[in-house]
Amino acid sequence: MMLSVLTDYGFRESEFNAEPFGTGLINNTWKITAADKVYILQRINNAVFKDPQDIANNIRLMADYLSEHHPEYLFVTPIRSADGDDMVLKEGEGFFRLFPFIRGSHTIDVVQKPEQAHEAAVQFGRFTRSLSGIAIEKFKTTVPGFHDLALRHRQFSDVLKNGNKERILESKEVIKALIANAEIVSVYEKIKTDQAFRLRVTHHDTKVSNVLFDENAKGLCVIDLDTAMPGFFISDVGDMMRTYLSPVSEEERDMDKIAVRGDFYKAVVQGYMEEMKEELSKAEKDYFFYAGRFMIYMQALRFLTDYLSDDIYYGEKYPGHNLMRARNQLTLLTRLAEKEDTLTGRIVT
Ligand code: GN1
Ligand code: MG
Repeated sequence: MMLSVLTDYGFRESEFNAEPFGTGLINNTWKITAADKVYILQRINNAVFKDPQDIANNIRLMADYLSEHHPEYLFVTPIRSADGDDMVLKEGEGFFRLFPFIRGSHTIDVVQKPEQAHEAAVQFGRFTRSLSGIAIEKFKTTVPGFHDLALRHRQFSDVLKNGNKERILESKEVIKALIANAEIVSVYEKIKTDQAFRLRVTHHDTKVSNVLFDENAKGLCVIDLDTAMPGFFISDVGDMMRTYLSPVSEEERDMDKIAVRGDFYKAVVQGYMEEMKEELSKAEKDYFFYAGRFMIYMQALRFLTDYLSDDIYYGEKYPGHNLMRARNQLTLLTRLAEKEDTLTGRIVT
C-alpha cells in the first residue's frame, strides 16, 4: 500500500492515520496524524518533475542559505528519512517527502478579503527578497521552460498542427482569441533579453493555498517549493493576479461570475511592494500590470494545449474540462484588460 513509505521514516503501520489533503493538480498530498504529531506527506508527480532529486537539491540550497542569512525566516524543510534522505523512492510508486505540519497554521483555497491577498503577496515578496543574495546558478531547473511563455506559445502552435483534429475544430473560437493576443508573447521576448530584468528565486505557483496563515489570519510562510527556482518577478505577481483578483477560480464554468476586483489588485501590488520595492528596477515596476496578462495568457495556452493533446498533463474530471478552463482564463484576461486604466492609475511605488 502507498503509505508504506512511512515505515521509511520510522513509523509503524498501525500508528498513523492518513487523509487526502489540498487541491493541487499535480502532486498527491496527505495529512498524516501519528500519536500527537501531524505531518504532510507528498508524492511527487514523476511525469512532471522528471528528476525529483533536483527539487531536493534546490530546497537544501535555500534552507542552508536562509539559516545562515535569515535565521528568523520560517522555511519548511522536509524531514529526513531514517536513512537520512530528504526524499524516499518507492519502486513502482514514486518519490515521497514528509514535512512537519506547522502548528496553528491553516491554508485557504480562495481569497475572500483583500487583506488575505495582501498577506499572501507579502509572503511571496519576502520569500524572493530573503533569497536575493543566493547564487542562482546553483539551482537546478525542476521543470524546463516552466514559465517560458515563448515555449508555451510554440507548444500551442505545434498542437494546432499535430493535435486532436476534432477538438481543434471544437475550440475554434478559443484558438482565435489566443492568437489575437499573441502580442503578450512579443512583450515577453523583450523582457527575456532586457538587462533591467533580473533573474531571482521566484516561487512560480503563488496560489493562495501555497501560503500558511496563523490563527490571526497573518501570513506565516510559503509552501510547495517544487518550482522555486530562478525566474522573473512577473511569474509570481502575475499568478497572484490570476488567482486572487476574481471571486471565482479557474474551475468556474459560469463565465459571468468571472470579474477583476480593484481592491484585490491594489492589495497584491502593495503587499508585494512592501517587500520588493528596493529590489525591483524602475523598468521592472513598469511591468506590474503586464504580469497579470502574462500569467493568465500562459495558463489559457497551457489548458488549451492540454485539451488539444487529449488532457495528458492536467487530466479532466468531465468532458471538455480543459477547454472550459481555457475559456475561463481567456475571460479573465478580457476582464483584466477592461480595467487596465483604472488599475494602473492606482499603482503606488
Ligand atoms: C499546477 O498542481 P498545482 O495546482 O500546484 C501547475 C501550475 C498551474 C496550476 C493550475 C508543476 O499546480 O503551473 O498554474 O496547476 N503546476 C505544474 O491550477 O505544472
Ligand atoms: Mg504547485
